[in-house]
Amino acid sequence: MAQFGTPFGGNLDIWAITVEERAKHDQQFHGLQPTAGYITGDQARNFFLQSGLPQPVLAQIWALADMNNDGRMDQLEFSIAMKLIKLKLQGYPLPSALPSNMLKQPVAMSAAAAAAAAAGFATLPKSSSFGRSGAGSQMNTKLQKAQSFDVPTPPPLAEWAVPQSSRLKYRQLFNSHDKTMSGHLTGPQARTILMQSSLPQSQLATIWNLSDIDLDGKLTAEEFILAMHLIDVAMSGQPLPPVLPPEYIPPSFRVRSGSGLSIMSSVSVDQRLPEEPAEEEPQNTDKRLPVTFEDKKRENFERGNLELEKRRQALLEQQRKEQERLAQLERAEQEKKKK
Ligand SMILES: [Ca+2]
Ligand SMILES: [Ca+2]
Repeated sequence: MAQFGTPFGGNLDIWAITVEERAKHDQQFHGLQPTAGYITGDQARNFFLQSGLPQPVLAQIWALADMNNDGRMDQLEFSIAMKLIKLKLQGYPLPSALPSNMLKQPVAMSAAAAAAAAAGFATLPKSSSFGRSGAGSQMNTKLQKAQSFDVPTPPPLAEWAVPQSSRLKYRQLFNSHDKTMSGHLTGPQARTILMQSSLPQSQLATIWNLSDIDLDGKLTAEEFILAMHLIDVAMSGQPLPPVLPPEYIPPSFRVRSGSGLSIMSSVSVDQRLPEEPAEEEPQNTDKRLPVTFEDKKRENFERGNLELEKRRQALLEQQRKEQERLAQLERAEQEKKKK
């Protein structure tokens, strides 16, 4: 088992499908009700379309993943397709040919997963004492489960707190507004959508600040999905977090910021800010100040204008109603006098 670790060194291979991902893909694969171990092109297409990726991109992914070109997907091909979709959604370019690490996946794993597997094997004696009474095959499945779920070290990336259904829904919403496929919505674009939620401005401002993670005044698809999810959270009456909890940080930001496994490497955070464990990304906070200030100023200005205009309209409406009411009263008064 030791040879699992060596080919990859300590590097996190983005192409490597982790045990967790594989388990999820398998679950999704079976959810599509494969016939004789395959799902048809149609079944797969409809499912892949939910990613919100454009057709040509999905076609490319299909071409890469359908390794034997038989127009259907077996479990491994499906897993590869799902992984490619995920990476594409995270902003990675598609490879021209399937990276070999992807093919190795069902057997070997990424460095992290290999370590996890090793940990799993290390617990073998314990597991076998549990499974002693059971049949051998049962023991094997138990062992596999243990590998993917029972791995305290190293901590795998926490699943993104945004549920899959919301991701798909808001990814589609994002795509429908990102007409030029620029990969982001501008501040005003995003604001218009967020304001449809009918949440108070103050909460929307909080959500904006939590979601625009790189503070560039625009929302990428993930930032937007996060914002919409936070709106859902707020709408359901739950309090918004003051600082974005690690599991809310979109996967692509984790990859970029840590370049390793443990994004938030709790060690350095703890050392630096023992009293504020929720604070993240020290180098970001440096950037944060000037940008936020500028952004805030502009945002506040625009928001102020908008708010003013809204109030002006409301006032006009009120005045109009009041005049109408007075006119009516007057008319009624005159009617009375006539009588
Ligand atoms: Ca195939
Ligand atoms: Ca942003």
